[in-house]
Amino acid sequence: IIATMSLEQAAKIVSDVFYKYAGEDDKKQTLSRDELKKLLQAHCSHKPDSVTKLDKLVKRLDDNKDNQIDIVEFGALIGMMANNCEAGFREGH
Ligand SMILES: [Ca+2]
Repeated sequence: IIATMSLEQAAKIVSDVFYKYAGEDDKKQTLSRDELKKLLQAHCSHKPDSVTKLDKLVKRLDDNKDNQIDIVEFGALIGMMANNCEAGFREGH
């Protein structure tokens, strides 16, 4: 799959997943904490295993402090996953 997939296609998949979950409540351009949780449960093998870790993850990603994760902020999560998903969720990182 890597041999034939462009980075644009990979980014499109990320974007499709993001907007699928972001569109669940009335704020359709951003992920709420609950939407992020659902997304991770469905699409991430190293999901935060506690409420505290999820809160920390949201806090870490939420650059503009509006308690919503937009597509740019979500990009940081993808970067964390590319770097090492599990480490991104670990305490103290
Ligand atoms: Ca935000």
